[in-house]
Amino acid sequence: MAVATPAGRSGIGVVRLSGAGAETIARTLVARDRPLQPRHATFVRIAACDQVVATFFPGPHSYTGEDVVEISAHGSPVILAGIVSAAMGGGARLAEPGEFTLRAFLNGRIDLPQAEAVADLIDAVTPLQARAAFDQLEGTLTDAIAGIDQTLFDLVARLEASVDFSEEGYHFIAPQELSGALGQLMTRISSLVADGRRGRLVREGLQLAIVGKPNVGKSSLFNALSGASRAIVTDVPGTTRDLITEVIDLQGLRVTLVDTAGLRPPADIVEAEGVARARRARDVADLVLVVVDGSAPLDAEDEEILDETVDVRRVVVSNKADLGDNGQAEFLRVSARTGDGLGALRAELMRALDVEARDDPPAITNLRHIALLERAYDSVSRARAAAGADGARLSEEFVLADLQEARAALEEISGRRTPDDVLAHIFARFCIGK
Ligand SMILES: Nc1nc2c(ncn2[C@@H]2O[C@H](COP(=O)(O)OP(=O)(O)OP(=O)(O)O)[C@@H](O)[C@H]2O)c(=O)[nH]1
Ligand SMILES: [Mg+2]
Repeated sequence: MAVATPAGRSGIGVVRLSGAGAETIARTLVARDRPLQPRHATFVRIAACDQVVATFFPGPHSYTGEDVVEISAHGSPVILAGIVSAAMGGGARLAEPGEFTLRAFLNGRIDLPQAEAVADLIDAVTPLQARAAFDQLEGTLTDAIAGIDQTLFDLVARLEASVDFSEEGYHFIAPQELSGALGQLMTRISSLVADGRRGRLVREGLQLAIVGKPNVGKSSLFNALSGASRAIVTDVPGTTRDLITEVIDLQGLRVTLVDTAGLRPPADIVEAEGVARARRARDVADLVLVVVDGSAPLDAEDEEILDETVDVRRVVVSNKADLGDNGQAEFLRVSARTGDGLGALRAELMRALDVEARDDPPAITNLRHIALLERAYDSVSRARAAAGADGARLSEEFVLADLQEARAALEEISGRRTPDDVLAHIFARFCIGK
């Protein structure tokens, strides 16, 4: 049992009970003799606490596959805590993070990619992230993998038969057919993996650090890109002293913008710490936006920052383009003040990240899945090399071993053969109540 809605005050708060005793415990809470009718929202009173709506979802047609009761109360932490402690008095225990979804997985309601999709859906910041997670929850990846596994299974069965009957000289699959089928499998797997880089960027998001010397307009650009005036902007050089972050949606990508202190020899220890943090943010960022003042000539400080970032993925902008042009033609000209050039800047950021701005959700977004699919690909490709070799019987056994490995990798994706520590790691990411 757990509170399934976020901590804090809200219109409604939901307590979810799952397991064989869920309905009985719920009934004692609401002092009701008659059973709760399945899938009916029932208006009931919880003694001296609240009026609630209780809904009973009998297993196996519930979120977890077990009996589930959801109690929707007024969203006050006091009331929800009262319901939780009353339920504990009735014999319920608090759920672990992700335990409801773990049970759904263990009860075969969903497979592992679908469970992972639930967490991704909850974490989604951009609509594209949400759609990619939703597709995965709907089973698109599950189906694609099942399709590949079905082909593998079929090949394995025929090869095994060939090995069993090899004395008699039977072959249930001709060498050419085998190597053709393996080639097709490789194409299917690699086209799935191909979308993986964009998919990972969509799912995981990335960090974009804005750096430059003081007063060039980093915070102004940060505010303009995030559409909020989060960072303080003044004409005093050294205004920003700490890292400020804001998550934005950059053409479907979840981008954490990081505004940093201007890089210069620091005047005091606070600024020194700010500059150190700015350097660290720059070093870990996926992309660096270097800002120079486009209305003044580059000086030694600008040159130093440009030198320091020459080897990283970066975009350089000349800000304050509205104040005049100092002829830095190689840099993109923008104005945080007027908004000129911001559209081009967004496009340039996408180009620097080397991801296509596309609306369709990527089929595969999760590094775990990508890595396992790559493993499956390697196994199939080894199988194909073995199938190409002469010496029928021996090569069939090699091919079989490789195909079994490929199947094992796919089963690890789906969760049928996933090590316990990996499972624990996956479900630890969830919030309590999901
Ligand atoms: N005209 C004009 N002024 C700008 C533009 N962008 C920023 N400014 C001004 O430049 C000054 C410095 O802007 P900030 O955004 O605080 O600069 P910063 O790089 O964050 O400065 P530090 O935090 O001190 O490193 C402010 O007075 C801004 O109003 C611009 O595009 N055009
Ligand atoms: Mg600033």
